Formats: sequence, C-alpha cells, structure tokens
Amino acid sequence: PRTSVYTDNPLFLDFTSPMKDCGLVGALYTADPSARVWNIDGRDVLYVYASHDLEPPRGCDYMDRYHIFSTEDLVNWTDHGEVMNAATSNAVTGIGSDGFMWAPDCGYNPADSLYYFIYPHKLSNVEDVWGIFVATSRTPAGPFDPKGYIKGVPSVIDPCLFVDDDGQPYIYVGGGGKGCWGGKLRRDDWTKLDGEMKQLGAFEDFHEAPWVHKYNGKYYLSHSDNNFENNHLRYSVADDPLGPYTPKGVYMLAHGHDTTHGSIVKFKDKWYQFYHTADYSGRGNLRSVCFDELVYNPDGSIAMVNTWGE
Ligand code: FUB
Repeated sequence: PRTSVYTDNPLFLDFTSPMKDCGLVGALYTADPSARVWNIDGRDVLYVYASHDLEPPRGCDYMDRYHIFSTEDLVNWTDHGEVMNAATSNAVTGIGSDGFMWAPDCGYNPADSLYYFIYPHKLSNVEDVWGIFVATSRTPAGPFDPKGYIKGVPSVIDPCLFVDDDGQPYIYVGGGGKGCWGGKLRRDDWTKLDGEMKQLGAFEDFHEAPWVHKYNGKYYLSHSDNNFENNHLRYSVADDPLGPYTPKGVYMLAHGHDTTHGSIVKFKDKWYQFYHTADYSGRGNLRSVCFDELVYNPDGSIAMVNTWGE
C-alpha cells in the first residue's frame, strides 16, 4: 500500500505508512503532480498542480481540464476545483484542441507578482502539434487568465519551470521521443522565451516528465525512463541549469501502469516525491496522485524512494 493524496477508497485508507493520513481530495483521478510551495501571508502552503484523468477513460485524448489542490499539513487538503479546461482556454486564446491537456506546472514571478500556470495542449484537432500554454493569476489557485502559448518552445510535452537563486526563470519540456529541452524565460514576462531552447543531452534512458530542482548548489533533473510496461524515475545532476547533466541512475521504481511522472519539493524541512499510480483503478489512464518522503544521502545522491510504506 502507498501514501496517496487520493484516499477516498479503502486501499489507501488501510495502508501502514507513517503518512497514512495524508489527505483526502475527493473522488477524482489525478496525475502528473507538480508540487510547489508558496509562502502565503507568512505561511508555507503546498500546492499540487495535476492533470485530471476522466471517467470513463477514453485515453490520453480525453484529458482536457485541471484541478489544483493545497495543504498546509499534508493531511488536510483543499480542492480548488476545476481551474482550467479546454473549452475556456480555446475560447479565450482562439486556438486549441478538444482534449489533450497533459502534465502542467506553475511558477511565481516576483517581477510582475503573477502565478504562471503552464500546460501542454494540442494547437488544433487536426495537427499533431503541441503548444506550451500559459495562464496567469494573482493567486496560486486562480482564477487563471489564458494568454496563449509560448512561441519558440518545440512541440514537446511535460513542461517544468525552475527559478534559480538569482531569479532567472527556466522552462523545460521533454517526451514524445523528442528528448529533453531547456531554455530561459524572460524575467519580466514568462510568456516569452529569452533566447532559444536547446536539446539537453547525456541523460540515461530519457522518456518524459522532466523536473528540475536545486539541492546544495547542484541542479537535479529527474525524469521517467523507458522501463518496459511502466517507467522508473531517474535523475541526473549538473552545475548549470542547462547542463551538461551527469546521469545518476534510478531512484524510484515503476508504479501503476503505463506512466510514471513526478515532482520533488521541499516542504517544512523535508523533501517529498510526488507521483501517481494506477493502483486504485487498475487502469493506466485512471491515475491517482501520491507522495512519499525523499531522502538525500550524505554525498548528495538520492536514496531509493520508499513507496511501499515499509
Ligand atoms: O498524463 C498525460 C501524460 O502521461 C503526461 O504528460 C505524461 O508525463 C504521462 O504521465
């Protein structure tokens, strides 16, 4: 049994992990969690920006909306509701497909005091081209105002934002057989690139789901691999946000079906790995968000994440 944000079922209420009471967000299938911590009025609040798998599952073309969840204690969770969907995004931006809204992320830009919610969405129903769309808000859970997509980002899924200590924002995308790409965003306006994105190299068995965080002055880029049937999570380390990255191997074993996708975040002095499984539904495209503690070894390597509550 696993720790899970999705506890509205006997499977997750029964488990033996010390984090067994980790929360209840209701009867929603959620995936691709990007966990972020924002300081709101002097309090650290953890937000989860997640994809939404819909019932009945039709496949990945039937993901067209997002929910956001927040917590201050990893026990009590607030579902902020459906904060974006294809109909709204398409109506405002004048572009977009009927479905295909995959793994999102969110960042806060102090330069304009806006939260930037970014989401991969196909540009139309006929072309197989993805855009990384942006919607902004004055508050971390919306309402979000769709702004269109970031010109110059390649047609690649799974965007991730990273802001370095000097305030420089970066964007990463990766997946669909096109590798992992990274580049800078304009500090004053995160709807625009600062220069061109480049393909980042030297990863080990890169599949999708890049996530960048910083630990002890090093840049860690985690991602899923191509492990047969479902994916392990691996990570690489670099001295610069855009690499070159050195592969460090697997740090979380495969879970659920079809995909593994996660984020690493520090919250109140501990680090956590957020991810999803399909354990509850038993179906790869009806996933549930989970999290477990993530521990660094003294040498900076990441210990295998214990996702079994043992
Ligand atoms: O949820 C849709 C896609 O499946 C994501 O973008 C991938 O990372 C995989 O989790």
